[in-house]
Amino acid sequence: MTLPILYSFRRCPYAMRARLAIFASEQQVELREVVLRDKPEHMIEISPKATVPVLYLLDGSVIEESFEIMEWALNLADPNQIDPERFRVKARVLVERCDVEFKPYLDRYKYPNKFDDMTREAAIAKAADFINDLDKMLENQQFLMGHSRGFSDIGIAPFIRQFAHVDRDWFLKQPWKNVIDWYLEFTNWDGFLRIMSKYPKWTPDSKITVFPEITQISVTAF
Ligand SMILES: N[C@@H](CCC(=O)N[C@@H](CS)C(=O)NCC(=O)O)C(=O)O
Repeated sequence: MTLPILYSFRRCPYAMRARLAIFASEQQVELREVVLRDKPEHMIEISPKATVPVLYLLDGSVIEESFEIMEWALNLADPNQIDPERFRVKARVLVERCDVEFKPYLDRYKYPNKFDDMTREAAIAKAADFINDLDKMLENQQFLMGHSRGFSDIGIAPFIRQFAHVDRDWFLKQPWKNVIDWYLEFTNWDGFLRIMSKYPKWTPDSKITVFPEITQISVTAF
């Protein structure tokens, strides 16, 4: 093993933020694409909670939270300055709010049959509280912490995208103009398109997939 191994799932927003941070920090990993209903034995062995993403480092240590994988990558290098010291605390508080105050309602909106603790309308209203806060933050700036893409943008946008895609026509008609513009910019951004490359399901016989591919590094504006 010469590279850290990232167990990832293309469509998972947590895995997206981990891949985005690895991409932004210009690190490389071996990517192993997971199918959630058939997780690799090695992944479960190193991380029994068995959620993606999981990062297996060369020294045998394991990082099994997306937020911590972002920090691992950006602590190693931040050539695109997406995690400047002055926004570090504020950006982390916002990403944590996304996970705690938004994601549960996103799940209840997206999968209403899986939950019976609130109506879909109530879940939308709760999710809208967070979206409205983002909308205010984006009033006079293109990104959440200012005029360039940062930790909180890559940490949160995959979740807003998931929310938007439940019913995209409805989402685009909501009074969140700034968030809509921000979401559209993110989904059209070259960096996002690159971390969404498709890979076949990994098996122990698969060839090594290096992520990101070398040609993808240093060519994307942040
Ligand atoms: N707190 C974890 C959450 C990760 C998570 O829940 N990932 C989902 C996929 S989006 C998962 O692996 N679920 C397990 C499953 O569906 O079996 C993180 O931030 O990495």
